[in-house]
Amino acid sequence: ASLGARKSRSSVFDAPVYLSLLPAETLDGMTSTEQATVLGVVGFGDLPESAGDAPYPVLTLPMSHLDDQKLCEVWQSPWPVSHGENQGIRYACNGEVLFGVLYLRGNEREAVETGTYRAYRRILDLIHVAGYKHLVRMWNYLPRINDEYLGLENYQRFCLGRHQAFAEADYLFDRDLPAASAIGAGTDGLLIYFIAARVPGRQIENPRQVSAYRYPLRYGPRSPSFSRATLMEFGGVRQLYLSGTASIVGHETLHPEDAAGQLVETLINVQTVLDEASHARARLDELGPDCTLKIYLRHRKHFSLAKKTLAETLHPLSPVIFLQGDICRRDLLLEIEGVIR
Ligand code: 3EB
Repeated sequence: ASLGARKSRSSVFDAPVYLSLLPAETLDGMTSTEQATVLGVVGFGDLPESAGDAPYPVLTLPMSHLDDQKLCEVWQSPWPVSHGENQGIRYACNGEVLFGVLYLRGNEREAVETGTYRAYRRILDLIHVAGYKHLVRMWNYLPRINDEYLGLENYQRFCLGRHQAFAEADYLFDRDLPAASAIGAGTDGLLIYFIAARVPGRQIENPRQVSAYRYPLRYGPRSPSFSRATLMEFGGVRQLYLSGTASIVGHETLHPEDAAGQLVETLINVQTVLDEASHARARLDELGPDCTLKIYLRHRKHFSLAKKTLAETLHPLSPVIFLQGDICRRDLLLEIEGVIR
């Protein structure tokens, strides 16, 4: 099988994957030539119906946009991609990276940890067989993330299954963990999308925070298996994949009932991770269109505060997607993630 035959690069300055945030209508006007270089599309709420016929993997997340510009994520390749499907994972790859999406339907009789374990095993099998062995970034969307069943929250059960899959695959938790987000959405089942690469990135941790994989037991029987960011270096092009970042210092939530306080603390954490990656031009207010962020708010009522604060903190040309989503700890009101070039 030719899972992503290596093609010649269109430009030495291109990264093999780049993210554009575009209005969903843009997808309607795409020619088949343009579609051939799309690794995948992720929409929130509704995508145009035509997206269902697209050759590339599409994931529509049942989450509400909070602002009027309803942007979707278009993950592009500088050269045409190949497509495939394996154990329910739809994917596209281009010789350097693989982009995949997986929907694991909710099953009343299966515990969340078992479903998560199955999903992660499939993903780890695929990237191994396809030769894109290094996970860069994972996005996880769970139903009823804060609900508790027999003493364990769904998020804690998710962490159990994920941890088991990584442990069995002999992952080194201080070196091999991808950046990630885990968010509660109105799904029935587990929705995951991910990026894997032929070459490893550099795992970045946040010196203000205990690494998530070392969180103490009070947060759950198995710690969350993710890094604070992955720094990729493709040729001369650097990209920072920033994990979901929240108002946590050490391992504790700060400003539990104060959205403004959480926002400020979260932005300090984001800046700290940027500094840690010693990314060029790494000040949040100086990064322009190459800084694409996504913010999840637990409550709609905090949208205008978030919009205003981000406008004051970011460069005016940095696009932001505002979504309603549940955060994995009950006392967290918001979380910010991003891809920064
Ligand atoms: C935190 O720092 C906040 O379990 O994959 C953020 C990003 C969080 C990813 C995950 C969890 C995850 O612990 C929560």
